[in-house]
Amino acid sequence: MTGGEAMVRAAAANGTDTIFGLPGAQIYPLFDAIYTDPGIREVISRHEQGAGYMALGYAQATGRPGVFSVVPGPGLLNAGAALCTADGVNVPVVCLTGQVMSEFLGKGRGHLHELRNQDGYLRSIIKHVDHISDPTNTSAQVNEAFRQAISGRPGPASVDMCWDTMAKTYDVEIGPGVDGADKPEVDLDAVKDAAKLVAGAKKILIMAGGGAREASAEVRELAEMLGAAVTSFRGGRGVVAEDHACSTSSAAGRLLWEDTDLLIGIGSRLELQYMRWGSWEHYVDRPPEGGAKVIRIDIDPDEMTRFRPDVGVVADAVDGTRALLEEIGRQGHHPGDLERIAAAKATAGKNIREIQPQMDYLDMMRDVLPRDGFFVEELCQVGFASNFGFPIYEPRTYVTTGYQGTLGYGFPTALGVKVGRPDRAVLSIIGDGGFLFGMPELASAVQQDIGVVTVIFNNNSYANVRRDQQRLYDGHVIGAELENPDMVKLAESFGADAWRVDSPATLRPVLEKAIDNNRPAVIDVTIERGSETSPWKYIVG
Ligand SMILES: Cc1ncc(C[n+]2csc(CCOP(=O)(O)OP(=O)(O)O)c2C)c(N)n1
Repeated sequence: MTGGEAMVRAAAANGTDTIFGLPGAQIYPLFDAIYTDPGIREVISRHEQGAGYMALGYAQATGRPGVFSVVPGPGLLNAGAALCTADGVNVPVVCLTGQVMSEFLGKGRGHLHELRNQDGYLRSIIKHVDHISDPTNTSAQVNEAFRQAISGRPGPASVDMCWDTMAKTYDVEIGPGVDGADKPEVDLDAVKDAAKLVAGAKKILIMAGGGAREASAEVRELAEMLGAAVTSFRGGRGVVAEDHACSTSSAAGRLLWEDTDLLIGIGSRLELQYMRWGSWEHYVDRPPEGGAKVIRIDIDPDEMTRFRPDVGVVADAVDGTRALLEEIGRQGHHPGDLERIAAAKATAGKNIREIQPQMDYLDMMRDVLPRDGFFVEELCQVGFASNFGFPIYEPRTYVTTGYQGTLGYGFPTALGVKVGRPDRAVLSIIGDGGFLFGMPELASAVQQDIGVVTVIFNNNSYANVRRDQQRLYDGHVIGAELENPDMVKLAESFGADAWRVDSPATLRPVLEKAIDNNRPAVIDVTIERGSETSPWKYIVG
């Protein structure tokens, strides 16, 4: 088989059923291998950023690695924001790409798509980078990329092969793919120490991060056992359904944090507690003396030195939480206080209603989107408010850009979510600024019938930037006011369904219809420039 075929077969051995991408000379053999493989669906993007974001969305929605293929050099650079975002949100993505002809590798002669140091560029943003020089090793090297992508703190990996190597034919054997992620042994002494802290605590807050996505049952059981509150910010939303008595929005979590005496972080960097809440005073290395005691359960041992807890349990979230539950069963705990949690939920629920018009739109969309539907947030005024104001009921269904804050990721990522979970409703909410970053993917959506419903909150501005500039720079607004195309005509010209509305009441029936139609749809919501309440007090405050 050709080197390209070997790469595709090795990916297939790892369960790949879809490859997102955009073809070009160096990766022709790989695309031809996809063409001839009935088990793999090719989903085409109109820009390499789209391919990367779609792979990210697919992985986020399914829990399985998202695979994409783009040309090296500029194609790979175009996908860079998606790769660093996948790294930031710990989502497994595997990039299959090319390289210059092998005789030109590292020569700097200026061969097609040559970068000064492609390997170095990739290493600076993703977890694992590999080059296949001997195609007979393809199976092992592609397996290693998948193993890296799913093991420890999941993240992106890439494998490349030179143009000529990918095109030539070799005797290659493709073995079985990796069978699951590597997991560390749980340190039971650390778990005993953690349970000791639990036994002495009365007001416990559990912070579920993206690393707890697979540990819903365990985190819920822990919260129920302790009568403790569980909160989350972005990646861990829905680990415990937000209508559960123990589960709170981050706005309610903020109120409870005031007198929390023990924080249990599960698969979380604890960004809210120590980089945002209370002040801009950051706690970089460790929690402050005299504050809540801190237990961290995290699969990444480096996390325990980056931000030192009182007790660190290096473990997969499922195994670590399960071990802690068992040990608490032996050591005991104080009763929890569900009324205290309910009171915080009620107060926060009332307080956040001041964020208008975002909250009225969010309430209505929550009402319309099915409980298991995906909500793809974005860096816009409604997106920020959704961090605390849009209850989530299942893990993975709040799709987020995480700490990278990658404007424009939302729409193409939502397409990947829908490809991964075609059975579910997928709602992308986005600003007019962010939408135009990925707008060409409307063509991909229509051509491949990917039924994402996109709601553009159109305030003809980069509202956040505009507000910051007005507040911090004597009202000087620069580069933040936009003149936009007619989004409805634009979307229609691509063949998508499109509507324009101007209130939650007029949005409701249109959104219902669009979700029901299950076709690519764009709803342009007219918002007066500068009219939104700043959502920041419930994120930083
Ligand atoms: C890749 C990237 N570029 C720039 C920014 C800076 N940025 C953050 S929010 C924002 C404005 C977003 O505007 P829009 O999408 O229209 O949403 P709005 O805030 O107006 O609702 C910008 C430019 C960013 N976060 N990411």
